[in-house]
Parts: sequence; C-alpha cells; structure tokens
Amino acid sequence: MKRILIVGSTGQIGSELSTRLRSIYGASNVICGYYTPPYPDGFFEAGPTMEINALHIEQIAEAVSRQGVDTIYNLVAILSATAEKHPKLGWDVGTGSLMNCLDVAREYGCAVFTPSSIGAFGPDTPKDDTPQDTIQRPNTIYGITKVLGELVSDYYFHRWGVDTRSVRFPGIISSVTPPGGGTTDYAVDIFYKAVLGEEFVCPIAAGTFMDMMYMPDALDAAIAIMEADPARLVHRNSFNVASMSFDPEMICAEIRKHIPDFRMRYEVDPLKQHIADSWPNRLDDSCARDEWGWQPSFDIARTTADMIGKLKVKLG
Ligand code: AKB
Repeated sequence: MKRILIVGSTGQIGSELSTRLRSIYGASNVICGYYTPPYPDGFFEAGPTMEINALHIEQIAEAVSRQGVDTIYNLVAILSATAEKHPKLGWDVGTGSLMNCLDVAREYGCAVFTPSSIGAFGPDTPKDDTPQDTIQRPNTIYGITKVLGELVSDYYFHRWGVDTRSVRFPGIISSVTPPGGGTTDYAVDIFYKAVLGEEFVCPIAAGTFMDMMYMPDALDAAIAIMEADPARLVHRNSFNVASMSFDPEMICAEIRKHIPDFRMRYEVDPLKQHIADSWPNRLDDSCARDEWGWQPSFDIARTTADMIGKLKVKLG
C-alpha cells in the first residue's frame, strides 16, 4: 500500500486525482497538500491535509517524514499563458517545486510523479505523430520548465536512483475544477458556454489542432505510470500520451450534435495562438502503449456526451 503526498492538490488535476487515489489506496493514505484557495467542496473532511508551500522545501520534507510518505505527486505549476505574462513567476514556481520535491524524494527514498506537457515541444518539433524522442526546443517559459523537469527527473533517477516517472499531458477536459491560465483552456470553457446557452468566443483559430484528454483518462495515466513494472520502462521522463486531437471547429460540431443552436465566433488571442502554433497537432504515444499498457477510453464523441451530461447537472 502506498503512502502518497499530493503537492498542489487543489488544482484542476489534483482535486480529482486525490479522490481517485483515495479510492484505490485508502483515504488515510493520501495526504493532500494545499496552499492556494479555492478549496474543493469537502476538501478538509475527505482525508488528511497539510498546508504546504511547494517553494519551502522544509514543509514538503516535514509532510513526508511525519506521514511516512513513499510517493509524491507534484502538481504545482503556472500554466502556459499565465507563465508567458509572468515569466519569472512561471520559472520560480515550476522549477522551485520540482527541485524541492526531487530533493526530498532523494532524502526519504520516495517515488516522484511530475507531469510534463505537450508544452515541452516547440516550433521545430515534428507536428504530426510527434515521436516520443524528438526535438524539444519550446519557446515558452512553461515549456522550458517542463523540459527541465523531464531532464532533471531522469538525472535524479540515473544519478541517485530516485524513482521518477512522468507523462506529457495534453489539454485536460473536466467538468469538476476548471483550469486556469492554460492555452488549451478553451476546450473546457466551450462546454460551459454551450450548456449555459451562451455564445462562445473562441481565443484559438480554426484549424489549430492540439491533443486533448478527458480527465478520467488523465487520472488513469498518472496512476498507471506509477504502478508500471520498472523492468519494462525504457523511458521515464516523460511519456507521450494521447487520446484525441481536435481544432475548435471539430469540437464545436461535436457539441452541436447535442446542442444544435450552440453559437461560436472567433476572437483570436495572439498570445495563446502563438503558443498553440508552437505545439504539436497530435502525439505518437506508442512507447506508453508498449512499455506500460497505456490505453485511453474517451474519444471526442464520448468526452462531449459525458461533459454535457455532467455540466447540465452541475449548472442546473
Ligand atoms: C496549458 O495549456 O498550459 C496546459 C498544458 C497543455 O500543459 N493545459
């Protein structure tokens, strides 16, 4: 049985990963580190919590030693668009939390999951069927911190045997906690507007394809990689994972199958478009499939139906 610490547990991924991990490993075995409000409903009642500023290494070390933690999920990040507006903050938070988690893991013998992203690729990366091992020269501070995360995590594994593992997440779609400050956020916002019967103003241009993933698949990936047989892992930091790729026109058409009068118009955000243009259209995730059996369950049709159903309940 694992003893898990989630650093950054109240964000888009953390708020759902904590519930899923607790259902597998037991509520008392998953300690949720929190720092920035808002806190999910029932957060303080669902299991153990600790206030942790990921930039203060002693707070992570105290949680790990006091709670007997053996696995750290480090979910702290400033997403791509916000990090472009505040590069120093993006760098400090991305690299500070990373190095602190790795150093604590090294001292206490923990495994570490630090998500990478499609943002770890850049304009020179092959856009279609982006290979696992390819050119990584991102032109965003977020992407640079993600490449650093991949490299330094592999370094800690090879140099000190720290069990570091990771996946490159696409844009994540969920009806629970909204994302904030990402380039792929439009793929969540569009559902809220559609279900509320409002027009959606799309910040990303038609024809811009990016990988996306429904949250249940993202949670499966984050858990399966940490459960994978290490003897089968050729790669560690970080695996391409994919389940669907679409542009705004495709997701709009899919939503209209459920909400025929849904309206969308474009007001392209130059910053987000610049970032999106530098990212791949679709990743090749065959290494994840071969090395640890990655297999997504949700395509664009299933994701759309599930999102609309859930948001109709949530938004009344
Ligand atoms: C973002 O858009 O910044 C994130 C990501 C793809 O890593 N959702």
